[in-house]
Amino acid sequence: MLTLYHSPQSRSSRIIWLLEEAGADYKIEYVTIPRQDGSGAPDPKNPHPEKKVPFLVNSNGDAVFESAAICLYVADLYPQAGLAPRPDEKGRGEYVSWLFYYAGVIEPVVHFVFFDLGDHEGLRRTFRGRAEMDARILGALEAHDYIAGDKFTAADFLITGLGQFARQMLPADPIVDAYLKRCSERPALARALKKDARPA
Ligand SMILES: N[C@@H](CCC(=O)N[C@@H](CS)C(=O)NCC(=O)O)C(=O)O
Repeated sequence: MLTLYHSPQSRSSRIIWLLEEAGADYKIEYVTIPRQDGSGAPDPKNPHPEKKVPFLVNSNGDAVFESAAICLYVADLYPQAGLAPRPDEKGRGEYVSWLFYYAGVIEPVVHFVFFDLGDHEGLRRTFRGRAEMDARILGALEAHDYIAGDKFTAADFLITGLGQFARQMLPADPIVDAYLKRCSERPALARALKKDARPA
């Protein structure tokens, strides 16, 4: 049994979608977080070391933080859901690369752009910039229907989740619009959205 520490309309929303797609045995613990508008507060019952979400706890005692790590963990825990190529399967390299590219490059770059810091030479050397990131994403989606290949994988929760949160954080291109539509039509997402808000 998995427990997801979740706050509505946050990075943990896409993890509910992941758990639904995986067919996981899970429950949701709704917690509060500080919001950018000044509302909300860290929740004492959230076991995340910094009181962030998502945070996933397995009843065997394992705990996982960071969205990309949670995607990797859950997809591997439920291989029958087909959300990840097996370690020995062709396509695994592309898949894990996109999980880590999301966490290691896409998240920083969109935030540097958002906060208008993207022109610093050191940042550009390390992460490149928005143009390079857009070219990588667009190149992948021109080549195949999903970010890591012809099949929907756990890497798609991260990319799609970003576009659902703020469409302008992904390349402005009809290919990306079609990709977001394709992913958003999955029945598991509709189920997840019904669980996003804390039940009354
Ligand atoms: N890199 C982390 C970021 C987690 C994160 O920043 N989550 C936000 C919600 S979208 C949060 O918990 N904010 C509350 C806070 O920073 O205290 C991940 O991808 O899981």
